[in-house]
Amino acid sequence: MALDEKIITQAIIDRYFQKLKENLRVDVAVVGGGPSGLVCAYFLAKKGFKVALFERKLSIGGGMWGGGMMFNEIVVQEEGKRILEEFGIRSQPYQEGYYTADSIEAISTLCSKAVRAGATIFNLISAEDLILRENRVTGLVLNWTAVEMANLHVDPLTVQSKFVVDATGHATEVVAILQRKNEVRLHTETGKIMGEKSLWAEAAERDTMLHTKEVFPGLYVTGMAANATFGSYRMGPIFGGMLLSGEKAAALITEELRKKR
Ligand code: 48F
Repeated sequence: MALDEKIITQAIIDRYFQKLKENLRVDVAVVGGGPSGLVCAYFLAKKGFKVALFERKLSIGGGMWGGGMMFNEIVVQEEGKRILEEFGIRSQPYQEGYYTADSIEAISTLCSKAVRAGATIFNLISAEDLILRENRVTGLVLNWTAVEMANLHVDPLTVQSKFVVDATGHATEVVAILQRKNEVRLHTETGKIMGEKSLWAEAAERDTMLHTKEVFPGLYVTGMAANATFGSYRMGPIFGGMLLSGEKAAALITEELRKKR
């Protein structure tokens, strides 16, 4: 049978729009496909919730691919190793309490397992705003990254969600947009984004867990976005906190979604 270019094109368009239409209203919309966002999406999808993850870049994975300074290995501590095991990511003990994993195996597996668990990942799409309803975040305002990069005047489209997760890393973009555009008080000490501090691995890893929470009705923060929102340290290329934070955000949202059922 001769291949027909029209059918190839039609297949892609039909399937993509089917996927997009199925995700116009979701339980959880995650912004950012780094380690924390992927782990969060995986655990929620595994529980049977409808999850869509939007990633600005062509590739999923955020800051994990490059390990530390482009040496593509990551370090996790004892607690983080449990999440690697959940995903079937191999690790090696280095010294007591320290394990290493190949960053390529780690991020590609997180991505694959999140998709296989049922999360839908959309790459090349950026969250440029939020939907607000009576002091609650109820969805995302999305546009093509290419539109954003070319600075074109093109109106966005929207996705409604019961919860939004800001997993945008150091930039804490979603919370920043909420703060910039609306007179809101965040659930932080100052009512505002407190900003990320310099590097302190031990404190940062502990704080990531502490700060993984709802920062405004309907909006959760996970990963580095949690630390940046609540004024804690960065941790460098140790990733246990990112993985555990994604798991914690998923658990907190699961509890809330179950109340809504
Ligand atoms: O930065 P990133 O990997 O976030 P994370 O999950 O993990 C942080 C670590 O990689 C590392 C660290 C810990 O060791 O300090 O930096 O907290 O992934 C964030 C992703 O969000 C995307 C961005 O392209 C990246 O892949 N992103 C950021 N803003 C937007 C976005 C946006 N507005 N819309 C869509 N995607």
